[in-house]
Amino acid sequence: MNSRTIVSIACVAVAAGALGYAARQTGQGSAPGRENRFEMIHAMVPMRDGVKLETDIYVPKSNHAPLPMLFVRTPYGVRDAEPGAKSSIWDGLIADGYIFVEQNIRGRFKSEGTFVMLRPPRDKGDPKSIDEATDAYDTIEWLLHNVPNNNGRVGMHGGSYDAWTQVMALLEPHPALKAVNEAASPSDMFLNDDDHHNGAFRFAYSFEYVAMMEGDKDKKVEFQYDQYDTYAWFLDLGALSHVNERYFHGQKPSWNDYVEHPNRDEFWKRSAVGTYLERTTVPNLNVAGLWDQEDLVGPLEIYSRLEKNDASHINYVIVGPWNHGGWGDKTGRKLGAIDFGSDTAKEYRDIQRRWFAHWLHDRPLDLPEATVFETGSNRWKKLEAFPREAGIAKRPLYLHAGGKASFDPPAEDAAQGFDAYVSDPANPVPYRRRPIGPTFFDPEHPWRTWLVEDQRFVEGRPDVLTWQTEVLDRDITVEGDIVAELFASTSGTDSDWVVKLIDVYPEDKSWAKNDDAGAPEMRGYQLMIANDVFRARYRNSFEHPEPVPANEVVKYTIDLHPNAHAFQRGHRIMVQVQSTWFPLIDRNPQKYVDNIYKAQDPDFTKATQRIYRTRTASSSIVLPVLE
Ligand code: PG9
Repeated sequence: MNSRTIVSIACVAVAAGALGYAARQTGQGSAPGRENRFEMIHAMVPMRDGVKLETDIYVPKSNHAPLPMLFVRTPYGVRDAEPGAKSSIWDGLIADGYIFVEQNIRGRFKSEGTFVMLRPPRDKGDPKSIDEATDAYDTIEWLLHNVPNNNGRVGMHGGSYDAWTQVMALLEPHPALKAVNEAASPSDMFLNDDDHHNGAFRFAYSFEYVAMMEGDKDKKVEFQYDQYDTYAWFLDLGALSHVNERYFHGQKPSWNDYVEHPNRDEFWKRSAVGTYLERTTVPNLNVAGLWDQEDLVGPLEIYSRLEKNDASHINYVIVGPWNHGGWGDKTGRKLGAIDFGSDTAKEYRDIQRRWFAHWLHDRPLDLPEATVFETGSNRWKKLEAFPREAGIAKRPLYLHAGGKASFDPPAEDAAQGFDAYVSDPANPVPYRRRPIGPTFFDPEHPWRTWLVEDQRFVEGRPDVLTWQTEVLDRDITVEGDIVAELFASTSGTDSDWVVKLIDVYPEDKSWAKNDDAGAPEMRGYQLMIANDVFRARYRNSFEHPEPVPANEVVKYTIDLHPNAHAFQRGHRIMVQVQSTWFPLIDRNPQKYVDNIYKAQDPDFTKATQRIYRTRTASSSIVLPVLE
């Protein structure tokens, strides 16, 4: 060990903040008597270009055999306590014996260099180039030679940004990297994940995230709203162009990138990590949460891309009933009001424990290709593929007159076969019940559960259209990709289409099968199962947007993503369509402008929207129904 570069210290004073705890499994509450099980080594680890990265290494005091290392790379600040000191969720891994390593990536906290948000992969033709892959590589190389009593094997784990750093490490993996456990990594920030969905900008989230991460390298910065209800705050702000004028003043690189790259140009393509994954070379346990409010699609996309070239069968996926980071919750029994009947996060962690024990300690592993939690019926399924084709029928659920939905196609020919609403950017539909507190720093963290909020709060709004089935006389179980096919027109020249698939709980308690459904407030509960937004200008190309022809019927295919849910007998299936979802999504001016980030307040106009339900323009949600 090189004593000049490694310095033992008692503790590291860095903030473990709101987002980090969600994504990085630090768990809840403190647990006295759990400390001092590790010797903590604080190191500044040199990279190939001389930049040194702040790294904490926890070596178990009780173990004298050589151990593997479990490594996390994060922008959120290495934790301020040893693994397991604050939570029991680490107990399984600790018992199996690992050296735990945590590192702040470039430019964050005491790590040297410059922080670049989701730094794109390097140009390998340039021998001086660096990226998160080379930083992971260089660190592993250093750890192997400098950490006492390691057994030469490394695993990487962590969620979200900390998962993305693992996916980056896969681009140039160190031979000692024997397994990764990517949980909710983003894959494409324009199409799927944190920043945009189908080109529509995730406004409140991205605004706060940029303020948090590009404010001060030594901490996470809380943006100070001067009112609690951010719905009102963002509405008062007006057009996106006011953000730089009033708050960021051109000082936040990521915000400037949003403004300068409004379409999916080379900038977005270069950082879409999923597109680089050509081969599966390192065993990967991908983890996705069905109600992940930040990165549901990323891990599923990463899994399926790797799966195409997984000759050695080392790529696996687990899909659970979780929000962003929910796999690291203490039990995972409930999410908001929804009760899953068992401790799903603990069940996952048992698999995670066996995963690393297999690859790093040579213990046996019996794991199906896909482990998927089917919500509604609340059961884990062991599958050979997810999504799979065998045994699944694609059944369109059609929209009909009178707010009805059914599996029978509409017979109507009439030009009047549509439902209409006026979408007014001055009065957008809130995405969750107001008041809508800050995304990350609200002490109650409603952001973490908004996807399971009861959708009855929008009932009665004239700009939210609703269709629903009769009460189901048998279970309808979906497993796989859910896709909306919308035939729609707008009186404007651009528009957003938001589609939501909802499970309506029975009013009659005697139907209730699950533990949650018996509670009085769950009668008639409207639980969103799948959803997404599509920005109409991108209907033909995400690179080259085009105005929408006003008042013409256009078909939109909107992916609502893979799912596994049983709509139970006694429930109804509901579909909703709306054109605003604020301030989750910025307001579309509804009049085509070249760059929405530079739009001015007068550009925002009302539009009359029509959703068609005729024989030739039969809007539907195509459900992958288990046969
Ligand atoms: N969803 C967060 C994130 C990941 C990657 C980039 C930007 C944000 C996170 O929880 O880390």
